[in-house]
Amino acid sequence: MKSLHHASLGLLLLGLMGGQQALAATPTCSGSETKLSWPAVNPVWEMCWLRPSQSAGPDGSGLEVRDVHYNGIPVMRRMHAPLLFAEYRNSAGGNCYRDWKDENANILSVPAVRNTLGTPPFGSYAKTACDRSLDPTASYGTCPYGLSMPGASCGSGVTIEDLGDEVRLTTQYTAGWYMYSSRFAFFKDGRIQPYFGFGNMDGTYNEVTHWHHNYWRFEFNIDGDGDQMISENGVDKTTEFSALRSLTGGVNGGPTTWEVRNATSGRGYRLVPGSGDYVVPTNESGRGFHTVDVMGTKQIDGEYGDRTDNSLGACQMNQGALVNGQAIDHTTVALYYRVAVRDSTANNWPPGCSGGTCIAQDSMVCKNTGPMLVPFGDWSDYIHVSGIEGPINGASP
Ligand SMILES: [Cu+2]
Repeated sequence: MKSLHHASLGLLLLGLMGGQQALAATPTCSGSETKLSWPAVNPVWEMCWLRPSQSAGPDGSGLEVRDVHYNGIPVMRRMHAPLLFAEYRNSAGGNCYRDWKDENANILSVPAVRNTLGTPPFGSYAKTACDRSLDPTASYGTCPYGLSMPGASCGSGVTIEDLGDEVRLTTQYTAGWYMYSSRFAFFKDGRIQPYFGFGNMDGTYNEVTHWHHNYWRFEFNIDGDGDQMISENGVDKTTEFSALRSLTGGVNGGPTTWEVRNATSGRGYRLVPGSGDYVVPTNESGRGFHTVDVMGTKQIDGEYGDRTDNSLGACQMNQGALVNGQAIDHTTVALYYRVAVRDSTANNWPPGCSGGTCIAQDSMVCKNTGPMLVPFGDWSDYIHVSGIEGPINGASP
């Protein structure tokens, strides 16, 4: 066996010196996809990205990345946000909308990071309407939101910022008066942070307490398609399921985490809810439209949500269309994860409040929230050559 290992190492070194591309897996982007390699030399993260107008699903899915690789190892086939809702308090009209996610909105950024990987000068990071909106009642319109920033201007698409230990993708899209921002941060240590901001350009419905719900969808394909497992608090799931972040819905109900791993390699990712994710429980409106935080489903080509259309008035997220008894062990999976915010109007929330017992108005303060995806297992640089596999550092004689 020793001589075989020598031969393997020789092959690996030949491959490295020859500069061949086949050592680690890398995405092949086509059509409207654009490839990102970060850093550009010896990339840690690689993927194909799309702007909202190019994203998959009925009326889009916002910021979408495909064929995500970490250290040359497949992580996800697709990561996007195909379900988005704006829900108003029943007593104030009762409207509720299933918003679209494919109408690009301009972001304030320096040209160096606009639809290409670049390093923003300190203090010139890409700004969305949500980054601007920190006042309970003020409106700031569309880009540049009344701001000026040295060297920056308004442009659409995806900004891709090299921040040293992370690469951050940001996009913004609009549905009526709402300005939604979606960000994915990919860290050098393997963590992935999706976060979502729910902004408003002109104050429409600022006087009605309302909720926004965003559902991400993660198509994991760790080490390639198939043989994925989902677990909840360490227990493997065998059939499709839905779940809450905590038993009581609040932060004190006992945290729940979910893991997706490749059953053979043991490499995986743990979804850890962000503290802000606990602020608004399911169904706070009492209207019964959004009653689960998590859905573990079988990945099905072309299925991006509970409906095949995006009918504006179809406000209920129908988990029964997604969670319907299919097996999810040792197969391809898609994990859905919901975050929501409440935009409260003075003297209106919680129900029955009066004066000082009501939440102070915060309806125009833009709220950002999202979980952290944390890797586990051995994700060190990996080499794949004609049946010989092993970590570069572990290729011992
Ligand atoms: Cu709002």
